[in-house]
Amino acid sequence: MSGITVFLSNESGAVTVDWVVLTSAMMGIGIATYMTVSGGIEDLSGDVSTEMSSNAVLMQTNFESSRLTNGGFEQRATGWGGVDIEILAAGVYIPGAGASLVAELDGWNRGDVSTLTQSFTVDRPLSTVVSLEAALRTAIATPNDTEGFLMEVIDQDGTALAEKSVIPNSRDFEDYRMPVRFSEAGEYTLRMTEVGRNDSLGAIVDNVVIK
Ligand SMILES: [Ca+2]
Ligand SMILES: [Ca+2]
Ligand SMILES: [Ca+2]
Repeated sequence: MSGITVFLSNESGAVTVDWVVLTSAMMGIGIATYMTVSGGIEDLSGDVSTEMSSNAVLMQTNFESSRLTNGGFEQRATGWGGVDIEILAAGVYIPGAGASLVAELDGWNRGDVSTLTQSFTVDRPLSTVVSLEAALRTAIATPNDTEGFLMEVIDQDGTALAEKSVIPNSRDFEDYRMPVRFSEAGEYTLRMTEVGRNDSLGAIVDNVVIK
């Protein structure tokens, strides 16, 4: 074979050339893509960070930033409305549960459907969580599948934006969370309504927080 024939039939050079061209094209595309989207990604990650720092802490019981007044009932019924409100020390309902004041649903009166309500304002569209702690008083046997309450967030027309059944089975307080999305600023109401036998015995609730 002549030198020129060897050269023409040799493919290894062509592979190298392809490699260089392709990799440089890939790098160029990568750089162009980065320059195009990096600003948007930075904006988005900033938004996510802001949202998480304002809303992810919604998983903590922190009254400082709660939209509710007296969510722990230590000022008894201050801030709360409703029907047949009963607020006593946790230890009254569950021996050994201590002196923290809690609300019971249902309340004193058989025949009254007990409710606890509190209005709050939202100043912008918001996704958040209602959190509270609930337990079952010892006067009600376990397993329990009826005694408890319905928690709802309602708008000014009475339409529920979110609702969740709380039917505790424990003498220890357990956390309950209800996500809620407000599409616009406004005044809204948290409402808890007893469910189960209307016999003046029910679930107890404490530390209600809306971030
Ligand atoms: Ca309390
Ligand atoms: Ca009742
Ligand atoms: Ca009951």
